[in-house]
Formats: sequence, C-alpha cells, structure tokens
Amino acid sequence: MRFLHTADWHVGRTIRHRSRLDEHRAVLDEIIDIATREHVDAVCVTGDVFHERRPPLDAQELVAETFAELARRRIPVVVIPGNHDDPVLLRTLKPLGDLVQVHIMSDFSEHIATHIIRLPGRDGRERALIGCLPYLHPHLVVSAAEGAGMSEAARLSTYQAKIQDYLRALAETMQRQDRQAVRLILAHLHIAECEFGGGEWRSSVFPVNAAMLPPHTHYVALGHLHKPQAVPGAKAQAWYAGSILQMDFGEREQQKSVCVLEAQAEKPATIAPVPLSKGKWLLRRHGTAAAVLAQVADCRDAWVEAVLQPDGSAPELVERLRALPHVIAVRFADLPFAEERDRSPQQGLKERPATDLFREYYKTKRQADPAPELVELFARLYQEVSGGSEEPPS
Ligand SMILES: [Mn+2]
Repeated sequence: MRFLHTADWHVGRTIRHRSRLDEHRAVLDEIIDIATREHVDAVCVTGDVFHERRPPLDAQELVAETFAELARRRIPVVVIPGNHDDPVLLRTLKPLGDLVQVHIMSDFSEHIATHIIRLPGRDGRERALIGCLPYLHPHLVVSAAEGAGMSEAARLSTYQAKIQDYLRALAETMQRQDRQAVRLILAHLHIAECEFGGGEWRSSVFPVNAAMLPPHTHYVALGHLHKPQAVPGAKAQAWYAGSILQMDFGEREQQKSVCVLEAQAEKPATIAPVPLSKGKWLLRRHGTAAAVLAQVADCRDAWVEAVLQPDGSAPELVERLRALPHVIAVRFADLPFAEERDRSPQQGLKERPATDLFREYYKTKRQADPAPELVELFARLYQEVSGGSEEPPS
C-alpha cells in the first residue's frame, strides 16, 4: 500500500502581517496532485493543521476544501491534531468527514483500540491499520494533582513513560488485531534526537527519545518539527514530514517536502521525500542598503528580510527597500558597542542637550552621523514627550 505523509500545515499563518493563504492554497493543491499521481491509498496529516486554535474563516474554508477535494478523488485522509490545533474545532469537521473517509481523530481516550483506523487498500487485496495518537498537552498527560510536588525532571519522565505506553499499546494492539495488515502510527511529538526547523514554538512540547518509539510498526508518521527528517535510532522507520511552507526566517531556504511511502505486511516500508515547490522562498540578505536593494529588487517571488550594514547610506535607500512589497523586514545588523562609549563621561548627562546624546547614540549604532532632518525630528519628538525646552538643533 502507498501513503502520503504530510504535517505542520499551519494554515492561517501570516508572515509579518502578510497573508500566506494563496501560498497555502497552491501547496495544498500540489499535495493533492502528488497524492493522485502517486496513487496513494491514504493521506496522513500529523498535526498542526491550523496555526491558531481559532483560525480565521478563510483558513477553515481552505482546509475543508482540501479535504473535500481529496474525498472527491476517493483518497481517504487520516488527521490528528497538533499542539497548535484545537481538538474541539477539528471535531466540528468530524461528522461530515466520517461520511467521506476523512478520518479525524480529534480526541484522546484511554481506550487505545478506539484510536485505530482500518483502511482497505485500493486493490482490495491489502489493508492497513493506522494507530493515531492525537497531541496531548503535557498537563493532560501528567495532571496537576499527579504532578504536585514533582520536580520538573520527574514530570518529564512521567510524561515520557505515559507517551511510551500509549505508543506501545497502539503498536501491540494493531499487531494483535491483524498481523497481515500494514501498520502505521501517527503522532505529534518532539523527538529529542531530531532537529528543529526554526519556526516552531519551542516551549510547547516535552521531548521524548527516539528509543521510546515502538517496534513492530511499518512506519511512524510524525508532526511537530518543521525540518523534514528521518528519526535516527528508532526501532521502526519514523519520519518528520516537516512543514509545507518556510514558516519563518528560521526556516529560510529549507526545501519543504512530503513523504511518500510504500509498505507491505511482510516487508519494511520504503520512504521517499517528494519536494514541494509552490511556497515562496524566504531569503535573508545582508549588506549595505544599496547592495541589498540591488540584490533583492527583482526577487518578487520571495519574502525578503534585509539586514543592513550601517554605512551612512541615504535614508531614501532604506525607504525604497522598505517600500518593496516582498521586503517584509528591514533591520540593522547588531554592532558591537563602540569602545568610545566607555570613555565618554557618564556624569553630567542630564546637563547635556538630548540632541547631542541622540547624535552620539546614533553614531554608535550606525557608524555615521544622523541626517539633520532626523535630528530635527528627534528634537521635536523629545520636546513633545518631555514638555521640556530642548533648544533647536544646531
Ligand atoms: Mn508545527
């Protein structure tokens, strides 16, 4: 049987207040096309379908359209929530999803057998069991009552032991139910041995170790880390499919992909990442305003962050850079504090005109004198907020 594994859609995510809905639509269409072309028996989505617990309506509409299109093409879907998703929101899609083979495992129950979905293969000869572990907040795994008085390390190891138990129970139950079935596990977890993509919210998931993933499973499909990667040191083949867009500049220039796998009951699965090409590239460019402007003026199919080397360039150049619709962040490179600062007299600061101090500060940050208009603007602003009588700049 063949499967497409994808994760971390984060539909509804914006970048510096710019919508990425068109990119999401294009990439989800691309995924539907790959699933069709690869004749997969199901698409597995391992969490973070949405970016927010209350995603905007256009984001919800796009996800519903995506599931509907897969259903029209008779491709079953299996979905679990990630740490960004609200299981209650996914549950609202469940009654309709159940009618068209879009299986949404929104809620966790201690009855682990209820987390197993049985799927017939397209050719009618093979079948798959898919064990789903929806994302569980550590506070649900180790309750406040249970964790009271526990050290942080004890809470982590209690969490890990429970997650390991759930995963083992899924693997063993599936094996007991049907040894002749292809057996997959879907989970949204942070595996300690793996690498971050760069755009994740780091505080939200406790790590578990690769060795805690169960054996006797053809494939463990993971979500949470945004870098596509195989999990080293696991007893079953396990992969992060990774996010489908470069989420933030931490993920800039990372090739995004989905995993396509082929598995038969008696054989180990073969897994191949398939690249995604419809999302915009995120670029960070360093240099003087003039140099960056020359480099990025034509990169209209990317989102650009400009990190400027202060060289006293005319502010107009910086403004031209800012005005480019695809340049979404402009900042100055951090400079080491000028030694001069330590030598400048700290006493009498209050007696010196604020504009002088501003000039000095500006020079330490930008290694150039501020333009006279800027000093004038500063003086006016200073006067406004202090109500003081700052003398006009000389
Ligand atoms: Mn994520």
